[in-house]
This record gives sequence, structure tokens and C-alpha cells, in this order.
Amino acid sequence: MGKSKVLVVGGTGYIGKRIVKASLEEGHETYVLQRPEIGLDIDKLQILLSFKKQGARLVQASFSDHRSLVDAVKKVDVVICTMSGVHFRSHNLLVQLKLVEAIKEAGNVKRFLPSEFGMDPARMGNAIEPGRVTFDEKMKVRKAIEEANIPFTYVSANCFAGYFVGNLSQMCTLLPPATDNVTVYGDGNVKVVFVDEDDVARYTIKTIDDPRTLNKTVYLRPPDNILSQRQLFEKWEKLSGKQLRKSTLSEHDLLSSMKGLDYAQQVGVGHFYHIFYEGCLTNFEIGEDGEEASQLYPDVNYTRMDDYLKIFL
Ligand code: NDP
Ligand code: GO6
Repeated sequence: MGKSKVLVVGGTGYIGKRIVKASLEEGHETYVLQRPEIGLDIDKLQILLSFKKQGARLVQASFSDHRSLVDAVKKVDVVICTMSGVHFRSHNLLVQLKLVEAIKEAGNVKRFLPSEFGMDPARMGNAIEPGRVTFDEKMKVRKAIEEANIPFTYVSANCFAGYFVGNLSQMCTLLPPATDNVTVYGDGNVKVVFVDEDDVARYTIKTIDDPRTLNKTVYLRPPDNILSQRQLFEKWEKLSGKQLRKSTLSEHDLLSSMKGLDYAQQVGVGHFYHIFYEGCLTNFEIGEDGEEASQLYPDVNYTRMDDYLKIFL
């Protein structure tokens, strides 16, 4: 059985570029959408050209030209969309509805992976405002996919290390605190799941030709990376040889800190609340509609978070 042909939509983005790389490495014929709207964005163009050098095929298409999208998806078996969904960058998750329309009309796509890669939006029905917008929009896209009978896989990637580990899960920074002062969310013992972005991409590519993941949600829960915030602190203390000074932030104080923040940070506070107080990444068992990636693909030697943190020393 040959490897499926893959189209990545959003290939120059943060997680998208890693997915293109993983797809090429895994030996898939890899297509990357090239949008005319990138215009003079020379960084995006250079990324696309470097993919081409590595063997990817660039496909011109625009979200404002339905035919071009249909023609693009007709070239492949699998479509992976990594559309933006981080508010302080840009958030265009609903633009994916046009891609769903195109996939429906083309009729050839054997698997579609929409832009998910975080918490499972199906479990976030009671999420707080305004952060719930992320989950509501992802659920709208799911509904359109399922109503169109498009075969899918949803990847629930949990916390990207770049946004949650280097900063010891502190907001508004991506680095360990220079002062060694850190905020502990509640008792700091709620279990969270951290995943290196390259591993997110590797697991994602593994799912696309796998009959076990057809119409399922794949949760990334590499066992050594299921950690509480306190366990993450310990790893950093061991590596750096320094004690962190920890101050506790109550659930109430986190939520009231939302007032006065800009919209993007309010979204972030809501997400941090669900992850670090409610424990939404780990407070459930994976059921019939789900699979766990490290069990499906034990050959992936995922990055452990003490190794990940070394780069910050
Ligand atoms: P980016 O902000 O990097 O954007 C990805 C791509 O979206 C862009 O490169 C661009 O594609 C495309 N895009 C943006 N605007 C438009 C538009 N108007 N029309 C068409 N395409 C557009 O996204 P991320 O990689 O940060 O996020 C991807 C997913 O990952 C989201 O679902 C997000 O929620 C999730 N995520 C999860 C995290 C976690 O910790 N679990 C952390 C961060 C994100 P092009 O290449 O064509 O220019
Ligand atoms: C990542 C963030 C980091 C927000 C998800 C504000 C969707 C998800 C784990 O990427 O809002 O400082 O699941 O000040 O389903 C952002 C979002 C995290 C940025 C969460 C995300 C995670 C989106 C911040 C900040 C580091």
C-alpha cells in the first residue's frame, strides 16, 4: 500500500511548518497551499520555497476562489489544516468552513484533519467566556465535516511545549523567569500534558493512513510528559540548580485578573483556568471515540520535558 498524498493548508504557520517537515520525512508526497494573499510577506514565501527545495509541491489556491480550493484538494488523499487559532497572532478558524465546502465538492479526500491541536473542544461545552470562542469555532468546523460525511481525525495535542514549558507555564512570557519568582496555579498538583511541537507533528502524520484513527479523536498523552506544574518546576530546579520562589494564585484571583486585560490575554486566562485548575486535559478517560497516540505509535521516541528545558539554561 502506497503512502497517501498530503496537502497542508497553513503550512507556513507555527505548527503547520512542522507538519510539512514531518510529512516529507515520513515519505509522503507533500503538497503545501500557497496563497496569493501572502503578497510581499517574504518570510512566508521563503519558507514555501525551502519546502519546495526539500521536495514539497506548492499548490496555488485562495480562500476567496472556491474552484482553486477544489482543484487543490483534488490532487491529494489527505488534507491537514493548521489554520491560525491563537488570538494574539490571528484567529481565522472559521475560514476552514470554505475548505470543508471544497473537500465536500471534490469528493476524493480520504481523511481531513482540521485545525485542532489543543484541548478537546467536544469536552469544553462549559468553557468560560471569552476563551470558549476557540472551542465553539472548532465545534462548528467539526459539525460541518461530519454533516458532509468527510472522513476525519481530530488531533488533541494538549499543551505545546513552546507556549507552556520554557516559561514554566507562566503567562505573557516564553522564557523561564529571570527573577526565579513563579506563580503556582492553585495547589500546583493538577496534571497537565506537555508535548514538543515536533512530536505533535510526528504523531499527527502517523495517524493519517491508520485505519485505527479513522473518525476518531487522537489524544497525545506521552506518559512521561503528564506532569503537574510542581513537577515541571522540579525539573527546572534540578537543571538550573536554583530554587524557584513560588507564590500561589487562587482560582478566584486568576479569573478576576481577566478584567483590564486585552481580549487575546482574556482568552488565554480562560484556557489556563481550564488547564491548570479544572484539569481539563486529564480529568477524563479516553473513550470509544478516542485513541492515545503514544500507545498507537510506541516507536516515536518523544522528547521529555527535562531535555526540552535544557535549551533555556
Ligand atoms: P498560526 O498563527 O501560525 O497560523 C497558521 C496559518 O494560518 C498561517 O500560516 C496561514 O497560512 C493561515 N491563515 C491565517 N489567516 C488566514 C486567512 N485569513 N486565510 C487563510 N489562511 C490563513 O497558527 P498556529 O500554528 O499557532 O495554530 C494552529 C492551531 O494550533 C490552532 O488550532 C491553535 O488553536 C492550535 N494551537 C495549539 C496550541 C497548544 O498549546 N495546544 C498552541 C498554539 C496553537 P499560510 O501558511 O497559508 O499563510
Ligand atoms: C494556546 C497562551 C500563552 C495565552 C490549547 C496567553 C488552543 C488550545 C492546550 O498559544 O490560549 O503566555 O490547548 O499570555 O486548545 C495560547 C493558547 C497560550 C497561545 C491558549 C492554546 C492551547 C490554544 C501565554 C499567554 C505564554
